[in-house]
Amino acid sequence: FEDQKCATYKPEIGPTRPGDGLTLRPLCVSDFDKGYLTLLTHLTKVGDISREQFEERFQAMVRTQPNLYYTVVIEDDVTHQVVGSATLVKEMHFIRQCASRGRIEDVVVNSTYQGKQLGKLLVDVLTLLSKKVGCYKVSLECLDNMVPFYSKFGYVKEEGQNYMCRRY
Ligand code: 16G
Repeated sequence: FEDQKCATYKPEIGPTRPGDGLTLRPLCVSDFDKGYLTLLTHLTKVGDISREQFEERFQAMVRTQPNLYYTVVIEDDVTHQVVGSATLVKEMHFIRQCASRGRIEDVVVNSTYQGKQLGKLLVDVLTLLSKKVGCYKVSLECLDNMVPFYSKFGYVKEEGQNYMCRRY
């Protein structure tokens, strides 16, 4: 994380050492059995997703478009449960000489594991990855109370820019 604006970790953690008994890795299809969907319910509604639906969506995201969706998870090596996750989506555009932009989505950490700086780790890893895979910018949407958290990573509300949404 040397040359990037990143939060300071105490004690020192990083992608290869996320903390004692924890592993950071890409999402696997077997994470269906490791509580991945339950973890997402800590963030928002998930619904009733069958194994078949999960596998179909996983294939569509990871296999058919291998360089557009990057979901990382943190697994507890003892319980074999997924305790944290976040996704980087690389969007392709024509603007800015056929540029790509990144979006960080679905950042979630099991509340039992809070205080281990796993949220910071997930956001740092995906922010650095967005640059590495060639995004000209990376953005995220969050609740008001999370703005101070994401500000630590250099995310700012850009002047004159508004996030607008239409729900169905
Ligand atoms: C949060 C997430 C966003 C997700 C949304 C789901 C981050 C940084 N933001 O805002 O990615 O899409 O929650 O909420 O993780 P919704 O189900 O109400 O749309």
